[in-house]
Amino acid sequence: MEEKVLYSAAQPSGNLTIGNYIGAIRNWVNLQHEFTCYYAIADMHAITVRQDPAQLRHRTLELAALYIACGIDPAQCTLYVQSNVSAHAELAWVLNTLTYVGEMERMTQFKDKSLKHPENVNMGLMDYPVLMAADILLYQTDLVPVGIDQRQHLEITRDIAARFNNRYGETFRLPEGYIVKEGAKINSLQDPLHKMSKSDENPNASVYLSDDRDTVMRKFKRAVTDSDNCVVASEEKPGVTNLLNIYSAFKNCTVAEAEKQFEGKGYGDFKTAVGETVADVLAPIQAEQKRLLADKQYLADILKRGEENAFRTARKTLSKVYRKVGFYRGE
Ligand code: ATP
Ligand code: LTN
Repeated sequence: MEEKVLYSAAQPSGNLTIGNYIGAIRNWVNLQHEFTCYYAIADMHAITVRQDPAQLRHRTLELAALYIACGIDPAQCTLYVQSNVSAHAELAWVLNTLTYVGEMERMTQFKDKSLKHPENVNMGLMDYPVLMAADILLYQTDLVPVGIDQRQHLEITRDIAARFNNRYGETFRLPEGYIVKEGAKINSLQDPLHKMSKSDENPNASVYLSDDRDTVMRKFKRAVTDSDNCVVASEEKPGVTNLLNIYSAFKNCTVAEAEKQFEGKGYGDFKTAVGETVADVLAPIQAEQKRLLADKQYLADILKRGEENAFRTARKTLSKVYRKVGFYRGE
């Protein structure tokens, strides 16, 4: 039987947070041996928000190194940069003609980002989910591991694929989301009702994968909690619940087990333990990323190989699409 296909991506739009790690990349690592995996660096998505060009280029390479440092094996997976494979933009154009403006306007991420950048509500921002659908559908993907914030984009991907198949005949496989319950949403340390985001303006709200031990400890110490000093998860205690989620995700235990461990202990001890646990996981990843970034040629070779691999598969789907919609391809 043919191996199932798994696809995911992250944007090189800032320093990755522990939310990206737990909600996405760690699962990619765990799944890489069971599936044919494509892991992209979504630079075309990143420019829907203003990026400094030199920084974007640098962050792209940093992200490639980070994927590998987190445990993604480039010999097992196709690791590549989205803009290097032109089929993404080309398929997105065709899919645009099957997507309604109204449904894009209703996307939560579009609404959030429009509020955040009212001076730059560009067409790309609105079209973001269509490009994401193109990413996924080009590879005839079965499974898409993402954090819960991306669920709506996966639903629209399936809708668009089904619409295309209905109109032009069976072309795309309909992908399923893979959203693990634990860690699907890590929240901000300063505003625990909202998602931790790499583009948050308050640096204390997010723990970055690049933060050193002292910074990690300080951020957890300052994390917003409540005043009852009792380490249990509940809806009325979003700050403590978030810290328990983070702790259990990094310790690979359940929230109940974590609660038990901190029975009778106060927030001070708890926050120190969360900080140490996270810092212990981050240290070897940081060291490995640094080592990889020292060898730019090695990274360039991996991304080139990834691009060639991705191009081969993507082109097959795109040719089929062009044929089905009636584009002239010569006699
Ligand atoms: P930004 O906030 O800059 O728009 P982002 O932090 O959401 O970006 P992406 O690169 O768009 O990051 O997402 C990469 C992956 O990380 C996605 O699968 C997303 O669902 C997941 N992810 C992002 N933030 C979190 C979080 N706080 N908790 C769990 N998963 C997350
Ligand atoms: N929008 C995504 C990043 C992304 C993605 C994808 C994820 C771009 N293309 C394809 C999964 C599949 C996000 O996670 N914020």
